[in-house]
Amino acid sequence: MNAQELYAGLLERRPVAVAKSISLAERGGADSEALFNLLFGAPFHSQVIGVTGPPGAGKSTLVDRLVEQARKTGKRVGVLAVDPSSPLTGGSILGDRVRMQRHALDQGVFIRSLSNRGHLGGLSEVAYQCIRILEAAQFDLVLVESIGIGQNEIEITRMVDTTLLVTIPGMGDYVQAMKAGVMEFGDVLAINKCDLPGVGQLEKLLQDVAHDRAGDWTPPVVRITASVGEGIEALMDALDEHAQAAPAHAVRRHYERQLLDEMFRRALLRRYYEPLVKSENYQSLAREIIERRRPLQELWSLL
Ligand SMILES: Nc1nc2c(ncn2[C@@H]2O[C@H](COP(=O)(O)OP(=O)(O)OP(=O)(O)O)[C@@H](O)[C@H]2O)c(=O)[nH]1
Ligand SMILES: [Mg+2]
Repeated sequence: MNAQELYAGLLERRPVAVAKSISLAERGGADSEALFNLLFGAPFHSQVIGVTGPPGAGKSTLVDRLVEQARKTGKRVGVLAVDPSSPLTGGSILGDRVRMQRHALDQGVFIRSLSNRGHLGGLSEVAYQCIRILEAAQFDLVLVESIGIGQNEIEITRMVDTTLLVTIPGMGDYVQAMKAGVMEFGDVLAINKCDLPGVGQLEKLLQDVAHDRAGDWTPPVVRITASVGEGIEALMDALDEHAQAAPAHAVRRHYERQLLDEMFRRALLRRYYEPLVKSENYQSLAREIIERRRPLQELWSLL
């Protein structure tokens, strides 16, 4: 299927088109770009939620519960698991598959782990392209689980409408260390594993951090126990409330603007810079300048 056919398939919500489009996005290349050009024109449709937090916090368990909750209200749900560390062998991805496999036969649910198989813009750009793929196929809710802490996690928060930060009791030190980060990027703060001791202490800490945050939105702190599905409804309400309070897709619009600039920069490089630098003209002039046979000024005459 070419880009045009894939796009038509997406608009018809065909699962095969979704799967093939995502594989194409991972591979990158000219067809992938052609598809993205088409995808860019599709209107915003999905509520996109990024689920972040340290390894083992229960993100996948929670995502599974959120899928279950959303299906009760008839929403179609797409799940993307972004794992920058392990392209193929990742144990956590395998774990995610097992955990979420009860939704495998549900036509209203699409689950996929993402890797970067040579895409120019890196994994985060693959992730955004995949969000757009699911959006074109009119999934109402898109959940993006990002594994690992650090740059990649923060990257993901830039391309979703709402960021859900998952913490667990005993993580006080992590929260202290991440204070600046938590203040910047959690729109909703969940405390998972509330069956374990130490919840009150963490809750107090998170509430303090949330109240210190600048801006109109104070991130709510919600207690959950994902393993038994406790607190999921209240959490979903908090996520919906954030989606309604924030200007529509403002975060994603801002990300898209930066993405456009970056794509334009790459196109310029490809079209003008690369041929020029490879030209015999440039190569010989550069050589002679280095050998001090010509002045550097002559280089600028090539512009
Ligand atoms: N006690 C308790 N354990 C939980 C709860 N939620 C999840 N777990 C367990 O925590 C472990 C990690 O859960 P995952 O859902 O894989 O965590 P994750 O954050 O997706 O992990 P990575 O993807 O590897 O970063 C599993 O053994 C879960 O069964 C909970 O509410 N209480
Ligand atoms: Mg996981």
